[in-house]
Amino acid sequence: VARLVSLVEDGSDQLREVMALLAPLTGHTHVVGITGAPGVGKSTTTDALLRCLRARGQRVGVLAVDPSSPFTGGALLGDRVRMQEHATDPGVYIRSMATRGHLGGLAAATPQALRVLDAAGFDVVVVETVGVGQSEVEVAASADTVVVLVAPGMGDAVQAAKAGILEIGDVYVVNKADRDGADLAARELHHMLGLAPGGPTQRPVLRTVAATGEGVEGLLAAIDEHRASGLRTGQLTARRTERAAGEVVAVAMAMLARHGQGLDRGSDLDRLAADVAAGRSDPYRAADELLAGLAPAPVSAVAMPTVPR
Ligand SMILES: Nc1nc2c(ncn2[C@@H]2O[C@H](COP(=O)(O)OP(=O)(O)OP(=O)(O)O)[C@@H](O)[C@H]2O)c(=O)[nH]1
Ligand SMILES: [Mg+2]
Repeated sequence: VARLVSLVEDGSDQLREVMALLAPLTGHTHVVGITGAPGVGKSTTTDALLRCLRARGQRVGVLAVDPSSPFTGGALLGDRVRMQEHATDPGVYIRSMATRGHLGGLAAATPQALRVLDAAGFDVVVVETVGVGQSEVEVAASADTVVVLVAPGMGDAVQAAKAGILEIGDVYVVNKADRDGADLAARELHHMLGLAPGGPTQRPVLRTVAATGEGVEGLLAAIDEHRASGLRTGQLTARRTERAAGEVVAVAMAMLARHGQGLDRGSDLDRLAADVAAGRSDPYRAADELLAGLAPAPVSAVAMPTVPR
């Protein structure tokens, strides 16, 4: 699993083969996104959820998505230390993920890493992302169940609204409920949710003290309930299809970008560019022709290894 996730991080060419082989094994993991401002308690909550899920005998993966921000360096180190107690548990896999060479960035790499964990048979995968930055918010929003965390005394609901994470939640949590201002934070959150597009919401607002585990069983129950209702209504399939659409587009864009890098010499581009410069064509028509000329590699050209079973 670790080596496959590394291939994803590096945007390896081998992914083409790997993903083809993994595809039939996927579709069983429930992906829980946990997002919120820095320091709100995402890792502590993840850790507490892990304990509950393990107590139920479920296998759990954790992907801590690193937006390569200098702020997270220490926190990620902290996460590893905090989650140490799970380090020897074979039912748990924890990974901080970067997107070193991945052309599609976070948006393409995270769902592919999720595919790896899905195929490996994890029942639940928790994706922790900081709720700042557009691609982090997109990553969080594409989970099967999105948990948005706020904490008292940080003007957090307002911050969350500004960052665009207020609309994406399925379950809301006021963490650090042991601190002053938890009531205010919950009221503020209800108020902001009422104002958010879609009007008054049925989405639950819970309270937790992740540091002690208080309320975390309730959070898990809310996640279970969201999953169950998603299965009933077809929402879960719709969301997974939406996530797949994002993946397909990200991979296609990455392929185009890669083709683009090879376009500068000795390709149709020289001829098309000459036509545009001379007024015989225009950039849109030329781009259409260029794309039409980028026929995908025939399937037979993709080496499919035979895997001993
Ligand atoms: N009082 C109190 N402190 C908490 C609670 N949950 C987490 N903390 C503390 O808040 C700090 C930040 O917690 P993290 O879990 O690292 O927060 P995070 O959201 O993962 O942080 P980043 O990954 O850096 O964005 C730590 O010192 C935790 O011990 C809580 O329920 N109550
Ligand atoms: Mg964290």
